[in-house]
Amino acid sequence: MNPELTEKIAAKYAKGVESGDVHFSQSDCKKLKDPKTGAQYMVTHAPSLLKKPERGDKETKNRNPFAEPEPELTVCDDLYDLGKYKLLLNKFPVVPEHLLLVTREFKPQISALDPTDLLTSYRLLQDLDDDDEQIRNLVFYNCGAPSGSSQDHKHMQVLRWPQKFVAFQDRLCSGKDHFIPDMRTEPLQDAKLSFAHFVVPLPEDEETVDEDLLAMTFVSLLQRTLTFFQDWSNEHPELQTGYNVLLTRQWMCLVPRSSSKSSELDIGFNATGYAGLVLVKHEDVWNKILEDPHVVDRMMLECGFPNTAGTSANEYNY
Ligand code: B4P
Repeated sequence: MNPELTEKIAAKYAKGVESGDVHFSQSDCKKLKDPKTGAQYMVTHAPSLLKKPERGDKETKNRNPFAEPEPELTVCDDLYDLGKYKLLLNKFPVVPEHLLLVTREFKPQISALDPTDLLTSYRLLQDLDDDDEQIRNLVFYNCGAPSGSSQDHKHMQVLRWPQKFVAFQDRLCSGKDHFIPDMRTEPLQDAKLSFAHFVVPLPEDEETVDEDLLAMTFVSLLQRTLTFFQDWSNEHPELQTGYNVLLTRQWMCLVPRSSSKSSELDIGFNATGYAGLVLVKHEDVWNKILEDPHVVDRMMLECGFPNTAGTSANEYNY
């Protein structure tokens, strides 16, 4: 925990909301349990997002908001003096103090995370999390069009984790030691869930977490993620590469994505959906999810790929 940084963020956020530079959306939240998989969902209903001020505006659509970010939203112009990242407030948050870690130089959102992206994200989690106060954060990266990303300039996002929320990744990693998946060892995958996902627990001893460890873990998960696109490209040549990266101090998870939106209900998912944090804009979708929480798991499969638990990378690759 780094009080200097957390206080700077809180002050900038309060000022941004007051001046109207940050457009906070009010929402209702409900915690649900999927009776078939046991997964927890935190479903957030934010109908005012349908009227997002800048949506649909042609000029704004063509503008890169991260090329010259608004000073009112800029928390750090050069985070950790690395010459590589700006730390910005999200202009349209649903959760207070939602942050964006944006590359100073333009890089495409389809590029993979590099070792510095990973270590800077991890360092940010260390600075923002507070175990005594049970404050925890999620870093996520929406890579490629099917992942739910809407901006092409490379950016990771940092979102405060809901209190007392246990994601399937937490259950999967509970009591497990860190390992780097290889030819003989597969990443963790919950066989009860319908969709493919690859999870690795991170070391409890944070001193041992460095660029190499994070990069090797990431690459091992990315290899498995990309096999889906190689395997499916003959039958589905239109398929674009896309995946989500989710990182907490406890685990790293990658999810291959086939589509950003579900056709079963009018809803799109970014990485947060694959932690069970489901953002809903339409009232009828909210009601349908409350009635039948398992619909979320079906939509996760529709927007992802089938679960491969119990199969080795070689088997599902060829
Ligand atoms: P992307 O990676 O491109 O897309 P996204 O987060 O999925 O957001 P999207 O724009 O599709 O918003 P949505 O209505 O689904 O990220 C781009 C980010 O840049 C966005 O977060 C956007 O708000 C932000 N941005 C755009 N212009 C900006 C500017 N000028 N300055 C600073 N930031 C700018 O979702 C609405 C919001 O809810 C998003 O912030 C989204 O991240 C967040 N959200 C999604 N799921 C959530 C969940 N389950 N819980 C809480 N929040 C959630």
